[in-house]
Amino acid sequence: MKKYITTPIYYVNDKPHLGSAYTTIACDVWARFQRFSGHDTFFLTGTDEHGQKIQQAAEKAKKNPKNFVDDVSLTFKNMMNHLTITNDDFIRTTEERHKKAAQHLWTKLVQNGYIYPGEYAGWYAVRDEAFYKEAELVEGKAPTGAEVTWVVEQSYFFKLSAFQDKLIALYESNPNFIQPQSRRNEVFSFVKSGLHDLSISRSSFEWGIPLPENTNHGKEHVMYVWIDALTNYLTGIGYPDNFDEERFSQAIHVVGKDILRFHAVYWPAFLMAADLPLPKQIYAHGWWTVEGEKMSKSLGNTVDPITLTDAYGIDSVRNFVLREMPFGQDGNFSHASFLNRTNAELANAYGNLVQRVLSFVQKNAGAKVPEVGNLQKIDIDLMNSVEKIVPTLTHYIDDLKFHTYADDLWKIIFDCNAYVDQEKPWNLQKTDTDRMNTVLYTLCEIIRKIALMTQCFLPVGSAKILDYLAIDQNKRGIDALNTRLLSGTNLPVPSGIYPRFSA
Ligand code: ME8
Repeated sequence: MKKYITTPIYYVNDKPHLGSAYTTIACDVWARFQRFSGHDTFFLTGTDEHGQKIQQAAEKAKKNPKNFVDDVSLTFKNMMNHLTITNDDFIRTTEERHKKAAQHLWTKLVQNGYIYPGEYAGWYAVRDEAFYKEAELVEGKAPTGAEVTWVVEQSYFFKLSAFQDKLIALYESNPNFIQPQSRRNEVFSFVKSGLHDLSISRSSFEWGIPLPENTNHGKEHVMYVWIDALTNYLTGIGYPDNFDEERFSQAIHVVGKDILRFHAVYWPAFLMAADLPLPKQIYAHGWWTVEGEKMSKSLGNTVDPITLTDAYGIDSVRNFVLREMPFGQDGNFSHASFLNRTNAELANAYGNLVQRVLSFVQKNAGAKVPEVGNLQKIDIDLMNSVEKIVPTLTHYIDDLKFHTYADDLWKIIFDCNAYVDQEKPWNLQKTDTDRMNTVLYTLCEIIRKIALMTQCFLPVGSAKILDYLAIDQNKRGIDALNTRLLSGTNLPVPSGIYPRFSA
């Protein structure tokens, strides 16, 4: 079955930070795992480049908007490369293919009778690019804390109110459409409380996709940035001319909880109105604070993922963000907990296991995959432990339970370290080299299996480990779990996998 995962497309008003890296890393783990499992997978990310917020940021930078978005979009592309993100495409909403897709969707909504002209008079928050009702304001601000201004402008409206029952039916018939469950309940009550038609064009500024000419809609209007932005998920897979409907119906849109409403309410309504298939799931993850505070440019506490990976490595950052809290919940980034986790899990547990076993083999077992003698139950159980949990691990990834996925693998890493301590190959070297070889073989074999499974999570260290075990590039997929290491294979000299860092 075709697989499809998307990140939100990031606003180019500012450079990437830990938040944008987080969503991207989570989708990358998912995509890598699906490819590892042999699935035809497409992973889309990109940048959201239109709207008032971007126009204002360009003005502030004293650049014309096109030059401005070109520069900032590049910083996101660079982040993806820097973090070795395996996205299959990087979409920019200023691209011609996207303009065509957004205009096509608009035309379809007009043809189906869901767009009508009117005047919008209400509150608007540029920071959120969102309209708010009077009743939603908290102390004169948007519920997100963003400043709002009163806007009166000519606008086209989308008949969102016509979709209230259909959306409720969707959430009821497909309980997994919005995840996690707590977020689903929030959206459910929002929709049940009544939906108003949505203003979907703006006429007080120009930086956006013009409305299509064939609909005779005003030339002075540009599309509301959210209808433009959401369409990226279609553009990325060929809409309108080569649209892969089958893939779209498998789409998992991973988003921060801040933008769930746009994805779980407006997006399915647009799609239904245009007779298009719906995505499979909208997954809203939690929010990071930094050292206990909201991450913000004005507080000067944004965490730069590039600086962090340069200092501590890609795997450390991936491991921290996905292990620190279950996906879906909020979490806090603190430098101390980042270092603790990196040292405890990567250096002391995983890295140390691999290092102690492979160096021992290198020095005391002829630098080859050891010969295997009579396997005892303890050896076989350990070797089978990864294979046995593969179906469960697969479900964990499918359900974006990255935290639990890693927990289960970590348990096996701890079991392996305990096995080394119990079997003591350094003693066996003096008393029973056959048993020593069997123990070392068992360890190499289980390390290979663990490394196969950690590739999606910890791509850099896992590739090194598989190289040290002389595993061919084409024997690193899920099927390789059903094979065994070949005794006698020459092994290269290993070096450290994960360094320890001091505070
Ligand atoms: O909302 N913690 O773009 P955006 C966790 N362009 N995740 C965070 C975060 C934090 N502190 N800060 C940001 C937009 N994120 C729109 C999306 S999609 C059609 C259009 C992540 O640049 C999180 O995924 O504001 C959030 O949803 C996304 O960045 C918002 O990025």
